[in-house]
Amino acid sequence: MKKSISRRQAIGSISAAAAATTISASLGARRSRTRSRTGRGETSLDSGTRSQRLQAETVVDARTGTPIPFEKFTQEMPIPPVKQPLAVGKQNAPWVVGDCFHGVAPEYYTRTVAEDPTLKYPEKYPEKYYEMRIRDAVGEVIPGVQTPCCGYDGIVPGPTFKSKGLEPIIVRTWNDTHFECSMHLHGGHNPSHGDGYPNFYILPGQARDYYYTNTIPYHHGVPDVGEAPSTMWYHDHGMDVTAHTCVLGMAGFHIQIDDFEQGLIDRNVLPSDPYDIPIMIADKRFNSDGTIFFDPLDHNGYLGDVYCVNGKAHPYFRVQRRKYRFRFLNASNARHIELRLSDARPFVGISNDSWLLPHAIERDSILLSPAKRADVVIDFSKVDANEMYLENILLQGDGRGPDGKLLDRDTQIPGVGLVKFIIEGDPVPGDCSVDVGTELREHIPILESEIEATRVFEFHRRKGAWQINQEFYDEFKSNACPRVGSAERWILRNTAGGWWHPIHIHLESHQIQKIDGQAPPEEWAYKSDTCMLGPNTEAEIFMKFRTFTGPFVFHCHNLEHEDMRMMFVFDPIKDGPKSNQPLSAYYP
Ligand SMILES: [Cu+2]
Repeated sequence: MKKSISRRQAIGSISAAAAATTISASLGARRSRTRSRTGRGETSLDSGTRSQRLQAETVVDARTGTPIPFEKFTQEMPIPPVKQPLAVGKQNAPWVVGDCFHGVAPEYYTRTVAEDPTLKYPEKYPEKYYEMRIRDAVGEVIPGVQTPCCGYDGIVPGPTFKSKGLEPIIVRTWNDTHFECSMHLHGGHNPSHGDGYPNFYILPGQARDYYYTNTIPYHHGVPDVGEAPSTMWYHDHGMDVTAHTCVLGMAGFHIQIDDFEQGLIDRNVLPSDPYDIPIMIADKRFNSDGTIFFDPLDHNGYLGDVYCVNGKAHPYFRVQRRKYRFRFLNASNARHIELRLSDARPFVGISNDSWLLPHAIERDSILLSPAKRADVVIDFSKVDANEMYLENILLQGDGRGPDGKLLDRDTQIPGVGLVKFIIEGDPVPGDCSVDVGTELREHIPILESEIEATRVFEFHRRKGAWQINQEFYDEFKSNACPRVGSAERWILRNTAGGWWHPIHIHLESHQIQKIDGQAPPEEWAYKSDTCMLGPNTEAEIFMKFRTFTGPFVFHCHNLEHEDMRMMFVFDPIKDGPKSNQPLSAYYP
């Protein structure tokens, strides 16, 4: 096959083994360079050898596109299996909690609420014990082609966790790979030990007890039901290598249902299993031997030309003539997508990121940056045709971001078909009732009068990489220390010219007040965990800091930007607000 002249040819490796060496070396070099620019130099983290242990299943012949022709819409879209607990009931615990190399969060034993030490969590001790292994595997992403991947339990997407609000679980996660991992539960409200701080690794051959309290943050001393999450996802967050590990497949869904949402399902307002379908979309580029292309020297943002939906390239999905709930997740590194149905039928939008909206809204299209989720309902009973496509209509030429501006994007209709829906049978009687306007989850706005501090964060390109307020990520420094129990105003300002930066803040939802001085579109007007910044966008958000002290991170979710240090630390502390403090805790 033809290969263009490139840095890769200068490196001159096209075998998997040679490429692994090349990529490891470049990852190591990348780290060294960045760290020396921060003035820190190399540290005891031993970055070069750690990077060298990252098994790069990568060869380098796909410079201009995936050189494997295949027919789209010939594979059925799989639904990831639901993760089953190893044991149910405290008396049946299969092992001693915390009795593993990296232990368990101290909250497991103390169980106090940080904002008021006299309060105890209302939740029970864990009733469910899970065990999961991160390991290499081979999957058929493109029909008839074997692709080496890395996934949770060796599958891509990983298994779907289904947990209950206020019911804690423990997930003992083993690392059977050769590189350090850190598993982040995106959109969750959990202790720092288990949140997936980039440096709280699971070392190769070791395990960490991820303690998901499934706490619902408090409002005036009682759990705020409006903060109970629905569609979360988990993915690797290991420092410097997240872009690569996520491209290899380290991501899965975590769906949580609290009593309120269960009530909506029981009253036949919202669709339930098997009409409640998670859909993970990620673009990838493949080499001619079926391996996944990845260039660790590309710090702009990885773009693929093949859309993988629940791990299959451009699949089909059979549906009945009834309402379905689809939980869309954009698990791409740098690809933004705007979803549309091929017959221009609007979606009934019911959530943004982790949280149900106060009421269902009509949405003609769904813009999702990397990491963002949106749950929608599609009513196939009103479709006469037997086929319909889910499309991406957003134009994006490179890792910088989509063409156009955040609220004035360049699109193309028809777009790229991602999933072909095959619609079968007659309309199903007794369908669920959700429609535009249906009341869903209450929303308690954070008030201006509650704000204790204002912080400004500028996101920009500098020194050949990515910075916030002219600093690179420093894993030992808390850039922002809000007071536990307080609310703050954060100004997120993109001063990076044409670059897009979707900013993800761990631990808590945030409430977008303004985008470029204007009220945000309704779908973003309530709770988010990822705030999209288009070219020169400035967003004003309100956030509360409840329950847990840190450290936690916030960062660009263009994973190449995140790895190249566009990440800051926040650490809620009892005597805040402060800035630039040492971490309040460290859990190696
Ligand atoms: Cu970015």
